[in-house]
Amino acid sequence: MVPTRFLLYLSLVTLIPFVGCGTPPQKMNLSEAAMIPLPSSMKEDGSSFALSPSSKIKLNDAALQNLADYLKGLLGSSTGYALETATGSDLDQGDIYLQLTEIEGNAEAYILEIKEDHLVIKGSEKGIFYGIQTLRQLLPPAIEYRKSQEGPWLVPTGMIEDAPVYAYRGAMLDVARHFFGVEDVKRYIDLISSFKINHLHLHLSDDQGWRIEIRSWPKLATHGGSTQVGGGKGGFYTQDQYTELVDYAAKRFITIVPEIDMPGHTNAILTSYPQLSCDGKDRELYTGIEVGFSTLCTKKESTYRFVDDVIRELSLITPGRYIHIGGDESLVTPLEDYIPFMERVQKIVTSYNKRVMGWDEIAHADLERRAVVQYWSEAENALKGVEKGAKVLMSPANRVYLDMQYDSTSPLGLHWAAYIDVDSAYLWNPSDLVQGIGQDDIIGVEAPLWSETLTKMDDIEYMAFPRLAAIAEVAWTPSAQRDWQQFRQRLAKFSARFDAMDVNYYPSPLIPWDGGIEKALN
Ligand code: TNX
Repeated sequence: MVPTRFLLYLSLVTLIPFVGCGTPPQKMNLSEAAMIPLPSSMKEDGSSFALSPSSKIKLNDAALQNLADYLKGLLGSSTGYALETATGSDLDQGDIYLQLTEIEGNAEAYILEIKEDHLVIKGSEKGIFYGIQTLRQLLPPAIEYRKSQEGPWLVPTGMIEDAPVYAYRGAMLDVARHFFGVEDVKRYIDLISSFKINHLHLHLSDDQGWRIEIRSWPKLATHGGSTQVGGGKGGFYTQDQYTELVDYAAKRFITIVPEIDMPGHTNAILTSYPQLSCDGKDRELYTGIEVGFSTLCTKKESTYRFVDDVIRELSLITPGRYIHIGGDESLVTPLEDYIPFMERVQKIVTSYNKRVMGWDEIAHADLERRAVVQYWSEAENALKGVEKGAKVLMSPANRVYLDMQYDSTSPLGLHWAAYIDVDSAYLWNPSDLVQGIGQDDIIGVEAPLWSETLTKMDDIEYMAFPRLAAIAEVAWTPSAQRDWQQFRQRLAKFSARFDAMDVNYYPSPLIPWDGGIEKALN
């Protein structure tokens, strides 16, 4: 006869793995995790949390359903788990709890508390979104695959309390020199949002192309948008497509900032409507790279009717507060014409309840209340802007222009401002850049990606990554906590994550890359 004690032992041994809910906790150190941007504070406690097939996403407020769906979209395919949503704070083993709550001091703050048996993300909706991005980076890189992978899906335990230094963390995409369609822009939005970027500035017009449907001036898009640098077919967004992008971005807490560049960089306008130039003569579409030869006629009343129509239509489909009016490199507009033009255009923008943003040259004009001067090349202009009461958006070309080559061997990009490898994009501090422009004058940092040499999504990814990760940290993390050597080590671990996301990143020789997804999976 088998002793009952032995039977009891046998049943316990076979049952334990099932009642024990999968993966037992392991020793893990939160401070060794590769997070970018680095959170402003964290405490580790040396153990781990595991997602499990029965993990649920619990909410304290039905308003978080969109975030729960988004989170499930991120984690559901690679884990293969159902990740059902439920309302209530009754937490079971493996649950993720999203808790809508106000954190004092910063509307973008979040708290991520990871315990062995559950984890909690607290904050405003936006804060919770950023907590989700951090959680994503704490999970193994294979979480980024779109098809089901082997776990375990462990997260180091501890507590992160985090908030950004700058409220405006931007990327700009030039869709004028080469046109990029809705799907490409959505992918860019997905990629930049993982680094907690919250604005996407679209450079919608330039000499080579006009990229947004304007119903009152239809030829802008149909004719002005019909080509691009190199003579390809170009393209434009219908207002419905633009709205689709605005909505897609908003779900990722990104605000679209549309730019109509004026009074220079306007050949595509003038070829569509020659009456907007002073000589009224017909012009050809332009597919070269050199600029600085075109200007709207600042003296004609019809020019201002045109600007009013464009800004009105754009304002109606742009929920964000900023309209960018360009203003750079107007080399054939005399300053005495440029200034009154820029002043009138700003008034048009504010008449539609929008705030003005413009390249640093706009500081030559008087500035509307709450205008933002985007510093790209002339410190003197940016300073003048601050003296006139404006705020500054930092885009120093020799640090953050993502179209600059990494080094002299880069197959894509220009190098008029500098060669910019990852160290140069990382090793600067916005409030130390221009004497007289301090943190309070600065709304944030934006990394423009001009597209003269870029024709496809792979090119965008190659120029943006990994530099955009460095710039995102400059904008988010307090400078006293940033350290280049330590950043290199963290970035090194992103090779696997970029591989899993199929990002065509530049493997900078300055980074001790960790071996990619193959190594991570073995
Ligand atoms: C300067 S930056 C420009 C753009 C070019 C870029 C190329 C700025 C406001 N104007 O028109 O595309 O350089 O790097």
